[in-house]
Amino acid sequence: MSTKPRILVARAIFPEVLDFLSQHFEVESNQDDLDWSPEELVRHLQDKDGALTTGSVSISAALLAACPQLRICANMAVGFNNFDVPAMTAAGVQGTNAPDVLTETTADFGFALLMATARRVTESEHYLRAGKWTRWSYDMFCGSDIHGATLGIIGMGRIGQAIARRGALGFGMQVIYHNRSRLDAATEAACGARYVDKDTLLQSADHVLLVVPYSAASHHTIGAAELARMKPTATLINIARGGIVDDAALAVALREGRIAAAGLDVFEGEPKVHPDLLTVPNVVLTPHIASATRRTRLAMAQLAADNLVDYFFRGTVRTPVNTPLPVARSA
Ligand code: 8YV
Repeated sequence: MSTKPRILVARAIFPEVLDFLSQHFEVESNQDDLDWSPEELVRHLQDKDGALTTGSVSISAALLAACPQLRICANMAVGFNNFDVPAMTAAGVQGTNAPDVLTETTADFGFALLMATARRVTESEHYLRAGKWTRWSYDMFCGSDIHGATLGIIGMGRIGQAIARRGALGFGMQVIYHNRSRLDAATEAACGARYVDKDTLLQSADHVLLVVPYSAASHHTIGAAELARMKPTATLINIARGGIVDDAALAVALREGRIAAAGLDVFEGEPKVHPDLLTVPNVVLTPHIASATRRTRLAMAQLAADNLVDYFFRGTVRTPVNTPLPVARSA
C-alpha cells in the first residue's frame, strides 16, 4: 500500500505539473475539469491530505468539517477569497496562494484592458465586423487619451504598483492611488504614485482602475454613489474580483452616459455576467484572463505544487495565507 500523502487536484491543470505532483503524491485529478457540486467536491476530498485548488473551488467551514484528513489547500491564484481562512486556521488547515509570479502579466493585462476601453477597441471592431464601416468620419470612435491622463488606482499591492509604473514611466500619466494603508515614500517614488483619499481619486481620475482584494469590507467599493462622483468622461477598469463593483449600478451608469466606458475582467457571480452589461456597447468584457499567459499560468500551478511538496516533505510552505503555520492535523 502506498504511504505517499494523497492529494486532490480539484480542476484540470498542466500535465507537466500533474507529472511533478505524481512523483511525490498519490494524486487524484479532475483532469476532465468537471463542475463538481460542493457535495461532489467533499466526496473527492474526504480521503485526501491536501488539495490544489483554483479560485472557483470554495473551501468552506462545512467542507473542512466533512474532510477531517485535509491538512493543506494550495490555491493556484493570488486571491484567496474562495478560502474561509479563519475556519481553515481553526481546523489546522494550511492555506497558500500564488503571488508574485503573476504580477507583471496581470499588470500588462490591466493596461491592455485600460487601453482597449479608453480607445474603444472592441466596440469599433464589432462595428467593422458587422460591415458598418463604409467611410471615415472626423469623430468616429473618438475615445480618450491614456498618455498624460490621470490614472487612479484603488488597491496598491504588487499588481497596483506594477500598473502604476507602466502608467507613470511608460505613458507619462499622473498616477494617484488609494489603499487601506499608504505606501512608504520610497515605494511611492519608485512607482511614481501619489496617495489621495477615495473621493479625490474618484473625482480627479480620468481612468479608475481597481485591483483591490475581495473581502466583506471591499464589497461594492464602486456602487452608484461612487460612479456618480466620477467624471462623465472617465473609464472604470476592474481586474480585481467580481463584487468589488456593483455590476447592476455600473450597467445603468454606462447606459445613461454617467461615465464614458468600462473594462471588466471579473464579474459578480461569474461566469454569469449581468445581462444589462451584455447589451451596453461602451464596456469591454473579458472572461477573467488577466493572468492568462501560458508561462504565468504554469508558474502559478508550479508554485501551488511546490507549496504542497514543501508542506509535506519540508514542514514549511512558500506563500502562506494563514500564519503562523498551523500544526498539521494527524491523519
Ligand atoms: C486566476 C486570479 O486565474 O490569481 C488570481 O487571484 O484571479 C487569477 O489569476 C483565477 O483565480 C484562477 O485560480
